[in-house]
Amino acid sequence: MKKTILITGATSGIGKATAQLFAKYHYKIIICGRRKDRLIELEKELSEYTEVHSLAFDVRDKEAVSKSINSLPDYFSDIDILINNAGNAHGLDPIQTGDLEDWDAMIDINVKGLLYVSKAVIPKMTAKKSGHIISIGSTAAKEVYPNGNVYCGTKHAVDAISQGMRIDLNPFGIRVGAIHPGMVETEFSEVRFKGDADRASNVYKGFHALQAEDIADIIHFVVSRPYHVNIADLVVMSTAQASSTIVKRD
Ligand code: NDP
Ligand code: 8X3
Repeated sequence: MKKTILITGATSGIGKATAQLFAKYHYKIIICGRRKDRLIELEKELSEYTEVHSLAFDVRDKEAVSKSINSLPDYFSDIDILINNAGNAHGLDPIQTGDLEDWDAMIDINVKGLLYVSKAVIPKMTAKKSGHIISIGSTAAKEVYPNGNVYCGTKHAVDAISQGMRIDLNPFGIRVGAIHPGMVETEFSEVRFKGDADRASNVYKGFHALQAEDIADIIHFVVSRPYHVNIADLVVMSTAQASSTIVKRD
């Protein structure tokens, strides 16, 4: 029987590449994001391979999250795999000059949004005593770098919440893990730098950065292990990156 995967943040970057890969493996796919035009386009593209359903919601809106996930058509309602991927950094400023709106956005999206989505998905997993939840953390979940303050805080929270979920969901036989990438060349830096394309592209200049497809491939590897194998925590960086601040550039 086909498995169903729900991917948040599927309109771009890692989430989109993951949806594209899992479509080729014929999973039933639920793609989520705020940008409806992108969801429509992606649904059309993936429908050539498999059944796809789009959910447009802002993960900050707990009512919308719960309503959307609880009103999935029967065919998609039995979610086997949740990929908690939606998230971004907003700004890169020292704590003393950080922007409150940026802090709210990161905490509300990366932490609270992840919890709202998980809360809506978990009851059916506990009822059937199976499921797999993978959250996308970051190397920023494992170390703190200059001006990363609040973003790193949210990703440390993702790491801790993922560990907590694994403990609490252990009696139900649910697999829980987190994947922590280093720098991946997506729209991430454009969002962080509020559309400043030059500043964003400089982040990935002079070295071979991870690509969204690399992370999608790892997510598929993690999901496709035999059910008794749970990859609990995985850190991945490009070969050129040794830590958040050490990158070998040409
Ligand atoms: P992108 O900016 O390319 O994608 C972010 C995705 O998150 C988009 O699909 C966006 O969809 C969705 N999203 C953002 N805010 C919201 C919201 N409020 N409600 C619903 N969806 C939202 O970045 P990445 O693909 O790189 O990022 C994906 C994840 O990977 C994030 O959690 C990020 O922190 C993490 N990560 C990224 C790294 C990198 O270097 N790129 C490294 C380590 C981790 P839409 O705008 O349509 O809502
Ligand atoms: C994204 C990677 O180094 O920009 O989580 O924080 S980094």
